[in-house]
Amino acid sequence: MSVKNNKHGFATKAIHVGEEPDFREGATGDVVVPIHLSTTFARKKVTEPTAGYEYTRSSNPTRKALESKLAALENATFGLAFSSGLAAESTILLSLLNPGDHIVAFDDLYGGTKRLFNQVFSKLGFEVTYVDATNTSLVKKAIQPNTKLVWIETPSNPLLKLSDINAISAITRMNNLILVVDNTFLSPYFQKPLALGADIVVHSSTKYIGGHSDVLGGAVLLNNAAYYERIHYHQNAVGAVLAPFDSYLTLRGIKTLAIRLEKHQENALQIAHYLEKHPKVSRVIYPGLESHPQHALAKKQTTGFGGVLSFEIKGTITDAENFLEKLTIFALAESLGGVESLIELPSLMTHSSVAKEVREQIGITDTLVRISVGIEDVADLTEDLEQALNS
Ligand code: P1T
Repeated sequence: MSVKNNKHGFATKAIHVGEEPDFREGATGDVVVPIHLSTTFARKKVTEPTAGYEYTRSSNPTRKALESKLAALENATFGLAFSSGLAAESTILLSLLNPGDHIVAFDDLYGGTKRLFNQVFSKLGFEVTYVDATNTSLVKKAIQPNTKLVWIETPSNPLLKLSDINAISAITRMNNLILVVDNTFLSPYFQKPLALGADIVVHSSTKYIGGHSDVLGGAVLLNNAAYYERIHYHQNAVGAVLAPFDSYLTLRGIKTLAIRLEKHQENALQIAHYLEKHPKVSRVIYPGLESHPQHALAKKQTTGFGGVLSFEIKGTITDAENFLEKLTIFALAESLGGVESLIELPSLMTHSSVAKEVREQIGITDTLVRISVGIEDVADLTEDLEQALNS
């Protein structure tokens, strides 16, 4: 059996890459890659590691299977798996930047990413300027002589704003900057930033890639060999690697990524239409709606709109809290991308670490609600929203 990047489709690669049965003498032909729990690998000769494996922090067969599957799905040459999305992000920055370097970042990012930039890397002497990257010219304007990297999330968390990867990559190329795109919200099934000009893709694989809210993880995918060497070196040197069992859970989750995302999207679009008509809702933000200001860009740059939407509830923050606490199927919880529907209030939950003035400036109001639409029966989901909105 041999599944090839350039010949086979996404779902075929998601199921087979990295998990080709081993028919060598003494092997058992497993169709699922074994969980190699061993932290260390014995060798017969002092200078010859067995099959290249020495110690699990530097390399592990189960993690390697996942890394090759992730790379295949992004059509990337190289893949690296980390213990969380933030571990992946930290390792990128530690590998490629030096104190004194400047980052231009989208002003709408996951709160934890902003906290990492503002509270951890700023102490190490890294400088960050936040801009509204929906406007490509603002990205260009923010470039300074010490700028090294541009960091965007598209769609962004939690406002589902899009940035034009191709247009921004033209600017980063011209200025010799590294373009990092956080592709967590769409996964490689709906968006391939490397093909649009990004240098590095990062994921919180905790979300759609894992898909079942039972495993944390992060991933870095890229084609540039020099950047890969540095990040790979730091993956081992820093040590925030994905564990073998977690690698297995992530491999298992990926096999259904294509069908899960189709269903997430189908349900999200129906819920977005339902909410748009509800008298207690003032605004619905979902790139799949024609009312989304960047719907045309979404259609151009992605092959789908994903399963996350945000909306504003009319009334006060207390009304929003009451609504959230009345739901019975939606879990009131942070995170996204699992099969179960999750709902949260960014101002008090995922983005509470972002200062209130900054939240207000970019549009994260007190009554903004974010939904990660799961793959349950959509009628049950809308019924649950209806009873909570009307109560
Ligand atoms: O949680 P972790 O695996 O470390 O990933 C961080 C991260 C990175 N990028 C994006 C776009 C994310 O959404 C996240 C994590 N986000 C949540 C936990 C959340 O509820 O938004």
